[in-house]
Amino acid sequence: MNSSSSNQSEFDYLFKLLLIGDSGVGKSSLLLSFTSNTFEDLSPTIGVDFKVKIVTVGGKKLKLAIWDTAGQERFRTLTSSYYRGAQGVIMVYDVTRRDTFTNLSDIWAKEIDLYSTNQDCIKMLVGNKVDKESERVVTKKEGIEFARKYGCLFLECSAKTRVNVEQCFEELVLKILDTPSLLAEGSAGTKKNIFNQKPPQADASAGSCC
Ligand SMILES: Nc1nc2c(ncn2[C@@H]2O[C@H](COP(=O)(O)OP(=O)(O)O)[C@@H](O)[C@H]2O)c(=O)[nH]1
Ligand SMILES: [Mg+2]
Repeated sequence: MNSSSSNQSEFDYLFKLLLIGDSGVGKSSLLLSFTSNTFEDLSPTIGVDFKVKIVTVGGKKLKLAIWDTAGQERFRTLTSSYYRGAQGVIMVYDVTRRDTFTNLSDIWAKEIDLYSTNQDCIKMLVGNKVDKESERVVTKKEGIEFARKYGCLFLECSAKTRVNVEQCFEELVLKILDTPSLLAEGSAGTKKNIFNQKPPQADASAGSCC
């Protein structure tokens, strides 16, 4: 019926991870680089709901459902369902465009706080396009300071050369595995919910009718 129902026994945990950040920073490229080991010059409008990748990290077999936007971030119209149930969020900026860095604190970090349903959701700040070193305007130090202030992990990477791409996902997932409250959410009982993305209506209506 859905992509999670057929092979639930083949992994220990299912995690929902999100990619957010301004249009053009390289979210879709990072996802493609991670899931298919290739880099293509993508049309800026390309996007998917999510891609799935099975990885083994810390001795656990994990099914990662990684959500990407379909370009709607340009209009700042990501909905709460995009964020719902995520155990990890990757906040991406382009090291050659300062506005994409400042928008993370001005806009995207606020959206995470507003919509995130997991209080302990792990955040990872990612400065992408380090292959364009000569065009860099955001320093590594600034990234480190942002990450310290917002309590997130931090890495610089390039979807083009694939430097640090796997590490971005791996470090995020290792931290999730280290956070017991997130493991409860990603374990057997709630696997389907992550894919179905249904709001918890059953509970809400039962509570409000009497
Ligand atoms: N040089 C370079 N270009 C990149 C990198 N990542 C993405 N791009 C390019 O930046 C543009 C926007 O990338 P895209 O993945 O569509 O960004 P999105 O809008 O955040 O999904 C595309 O032309 C990509 O080819 C990178 O690491 N290095
Ligand atoms: Mg995209």
